[in-house]
Amino acid sequence: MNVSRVPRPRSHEAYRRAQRLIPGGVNSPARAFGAVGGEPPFIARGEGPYLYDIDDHKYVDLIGSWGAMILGHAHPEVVEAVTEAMKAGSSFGAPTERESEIAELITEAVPSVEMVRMVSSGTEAAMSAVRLVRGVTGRNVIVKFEGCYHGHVDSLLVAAGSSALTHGTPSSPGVPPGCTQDTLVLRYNDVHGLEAAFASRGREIAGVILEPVVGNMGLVPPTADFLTALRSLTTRFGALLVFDEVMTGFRLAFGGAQELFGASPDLTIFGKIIGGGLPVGAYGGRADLMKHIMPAGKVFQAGTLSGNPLATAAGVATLRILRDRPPYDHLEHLGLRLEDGLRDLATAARIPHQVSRVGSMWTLFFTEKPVTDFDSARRSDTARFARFFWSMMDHGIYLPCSQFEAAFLSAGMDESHIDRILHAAGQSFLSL
Ligand code: KE4
Repeated sequence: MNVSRVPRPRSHEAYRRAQRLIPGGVNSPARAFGAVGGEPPFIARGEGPYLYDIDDHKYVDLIGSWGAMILGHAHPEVVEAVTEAMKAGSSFGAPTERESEIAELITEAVPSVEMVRMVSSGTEAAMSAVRLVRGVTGRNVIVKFEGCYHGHVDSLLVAAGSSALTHGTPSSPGVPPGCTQDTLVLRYNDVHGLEAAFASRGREIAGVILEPVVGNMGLVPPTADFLTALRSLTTRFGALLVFDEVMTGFRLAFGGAQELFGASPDLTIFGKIIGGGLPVGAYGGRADLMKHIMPAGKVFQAGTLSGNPLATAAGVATLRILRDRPPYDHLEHLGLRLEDGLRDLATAARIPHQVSRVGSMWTLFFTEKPVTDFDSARRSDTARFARFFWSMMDHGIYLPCSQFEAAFLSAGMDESHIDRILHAAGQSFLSL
């Protein structure tokens, strides 16, 4: 399939080299172009809202490291913070004060998080939160929702979104039935389904985990009734409510999706933005729950590089900027301009579409019906998305390489970037 009109010879060679020693040539399937065909450009550098590939092509970056780079690439204050931290040593295996600094920033930003533990990825945060809810309640059943992705922890890699969905393997080989027999998978935004699950197994449910705004089936916001039912049912049956804010945390508001919706989960997991692009994750919540985590309590969790000096330096610098110079109104303004523009252009081109957006997270679905859950997301015309993706790429706009991912705006963008995206989309719609 001839997917691109733009030659990328150096990336082609780099991909061949990578495929010799790295499975699929990538260190994460989300970066492979399985869903759109062709080969991924290899990136030389990022700067502000731009990516530059090794064939000297420049792109407006709408991936932002899958949401982490809300400030854009190589922000000078983040670069400075990490450079200084590196000069002092990259890891000690002993506590540092900056771990308290980032804990203070997170707990001040998110009132429901009274204590927090740093880890090194969102997956690790999700895995630890699941162990905690089971350890605290003495129950085994975990409820998740089709299309939500919480990293590649065995018990949650069922009907997962993101690249698990993109590559058509919502449930992975290598996950023994024993790991998922206690995982109950429900439909997102389905209040009746949730009520029925609690009616039949409520006293077995340790916790419910969800993306409070889903990015991993493409962008799907929750209904107010769904959020209300989640909180009331978990409380009534003694289960714990876990918000996976790895993507939405510090993205949709400084206090994340829970600030936007006035929600108060028992536990929250974080990643991406809190590490400013370095490997990071965190889980936190009610102090009475977190005090069960070793060594304060008996629920085991550990990590050599948890809270390491470089990730905390990048994270503290990033969170301070977001706290002191919040970009959220600016990002909402840009997001609304983009949403209205895309809708107008797709309508004029008579292309069935849905534009789904919350703040600076958005997805253009190629389907005529509203997308409210996994089934409606999967009705999208993924072949048309692939053609759109490559046309946008050739116009210098780098979208996430799957219909089932959210795209991200970054704070360094202005209206001129939105207009560039809209111009490219308008041209692309003509050839879909
Ligand atoms: P990591 O283990 O990749 O740091 O975080 C897992 C995770 C957990 N929860 C949510 C809501 C997430 O979006 C993620 C990771 N997101 C994907 C993109 N959809 C990361 C991209 C990748 O896997 O390479």
